[in-house]
Amino acid sequence: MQVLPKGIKHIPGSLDRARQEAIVEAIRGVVSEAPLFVPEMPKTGKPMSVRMTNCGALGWVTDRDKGYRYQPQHPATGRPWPPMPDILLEIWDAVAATNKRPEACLVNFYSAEARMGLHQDRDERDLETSVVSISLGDSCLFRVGGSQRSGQTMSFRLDSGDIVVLGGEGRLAYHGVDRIYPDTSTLLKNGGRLNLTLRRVNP
Ligand SMILES: O=C(O)CCC(=O)C(=O)O
Ligand SMILES: [Mn+2]
Repeated sequence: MQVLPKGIKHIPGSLDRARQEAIVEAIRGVVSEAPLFVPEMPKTGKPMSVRMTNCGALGWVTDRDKGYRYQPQHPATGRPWPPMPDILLEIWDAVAATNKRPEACLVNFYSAEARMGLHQDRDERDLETSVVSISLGDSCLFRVGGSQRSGQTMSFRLDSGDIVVLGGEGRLAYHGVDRIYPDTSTLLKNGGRLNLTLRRVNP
């Protein structure tokens, strides 16, 4: 058993199949109102390999001209993000260890080739409240290190129904997704991995 960096909590098998299915159903509703979009890297405009959308009062977006930010509307439709489903608020209440409510749920969809480079979550004005991340569908290899990019990292597998909490000393830990393991879950009809990242944005 490897020891995770301080402040990183991995809760394997946290959500049973019925809850996973209920969340997928809720996210289908979100995506039908707020379609997945292709995020672009700031300045270069290089497309990221994941597709994204959000629910909650605020959503995380990025494009070439304005870079990483939170905003209350979908970048393509201009409409407000759909509300955060109750089932996600319940999970947050069970694991985030705070009285604050999450304001943003970033929905990341990974096809078999998608990945996410090593980064910190630091676009929030609140850098103290934990970040709660839910994995659904195909498994992935998740990488995590300390709060310096140059520090040592380690990787472990995340399966459907797992939760990761980045809190305390781990709030600013570098992390990313090295790869997806295709065909490792039957949860999503057409395969792929769904990650939901719940965050508090304002202090
Ligand atoms: O997909 C994941 O497990 C991590 C996603 C992530 O780190 C992010 O959206 O900031
Ligand atoms: Mn992140």
